[in-house]
Amino acid sequence: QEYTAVKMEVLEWGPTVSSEVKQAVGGKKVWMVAATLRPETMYGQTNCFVGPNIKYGLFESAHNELYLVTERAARNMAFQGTFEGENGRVAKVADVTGSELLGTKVIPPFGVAKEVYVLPMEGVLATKGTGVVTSVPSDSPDDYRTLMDLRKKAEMYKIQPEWAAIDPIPVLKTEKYGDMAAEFLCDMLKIQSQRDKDKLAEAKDLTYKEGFYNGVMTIGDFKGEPVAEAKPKVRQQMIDAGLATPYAEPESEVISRSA
Ligand code: ZZB
Repeated sequence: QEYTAVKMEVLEWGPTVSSEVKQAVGGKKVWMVAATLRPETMYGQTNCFVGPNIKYGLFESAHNELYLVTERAARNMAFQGTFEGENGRVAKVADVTGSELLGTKVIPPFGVAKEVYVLPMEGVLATKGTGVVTSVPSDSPDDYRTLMDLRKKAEMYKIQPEWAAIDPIPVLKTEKYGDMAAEFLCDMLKIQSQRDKDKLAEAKDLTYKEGFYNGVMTIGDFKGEPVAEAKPKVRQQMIDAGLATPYAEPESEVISRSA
C-alpha cells in the first residue's frame, strides 16, 4: 500500500525537548512526517501523535532541512529519494524519544487548524509508517478515542489540557454515519478506551469503507465531490505544494507485520 507522507513543520519545541536536540537543529527547518492513507482528511487534523517510548531521529535532507521520523522510516525514505540526496544515505543529527516531543507545536498541512500540538498515543507502532501519526478525530476512531482519553486524564498522560483542546473538525459526510463518523462508531460500538483494540479495528474498517464508497467532501477545493475522487486530487495538491511525498513500505516488512 502506498502512503502519503505528510510534512508537519515544527514551530516550537515542547517543554521537555533536550538541549542536545535543539543544538543539533540550530536554525534548520524540521518536519515531523506522518504516513497516512487518508490525504483527503488532512483538513481535519487536530494534533499529531507519537509513541511516548518510541525512538525517533532527526535526519538530514536537501535544502538544509531535517526530517523527524523513526530510523527505519528514514532508511526507507532514503531509498525512495525523499531526502533528495545520495540514494540510500541517511545522516542522523540527533536522537529524540516520543515523550520528549509532547507539547511540540507543528503546522498541519492543509489543516483548518493552523497550529496543533504533539500528543501521546499508546498504540503507535514503531514498525509501521514513520512512527508519527497525524490525528483526524472526525474520521479516525483511534484518534477520536485517544483524544477523549487524553482530555479525561491529562495529568496521567503528562500533557497540558490546552494541548488537547481542538475539537474534531468535519471534512466529509455519509448518510450512514453523518459528518463525525469516528464519534458515531465509537458511540455505537461503545468503545471505552484507546486500548479497546478489537472494537477499534472494527470501527476503523467500517469508517474506511463507508467514507471511501459513500462519502462526499464537505470542505476544501473538492467540496461536494465523492471522497474516492477527491482523495488523489488532494494528495497531488499536497505533493505539488511541497507538503507531502509518496511513501511505500518494503513488501517483506508488510508481510512480517501481518504474519
Ligand atoms: C490520518 C487518518 C485519517 C488515518 C483518518 C486514518 C483515518 P492501516 O489501514 O492500518 O494501514 N497510522 C500510520 N502510521 C501508524 C503507526 N505507526 N501506528 C499506528 N497507526 C498508524 O492504517 C493507516 C492509518 O493508520 C494511517 O492513516 C494513520 O492514520 C495510522 F480519517 O492518517 B491515518 C478509518 C481510518 N481513518
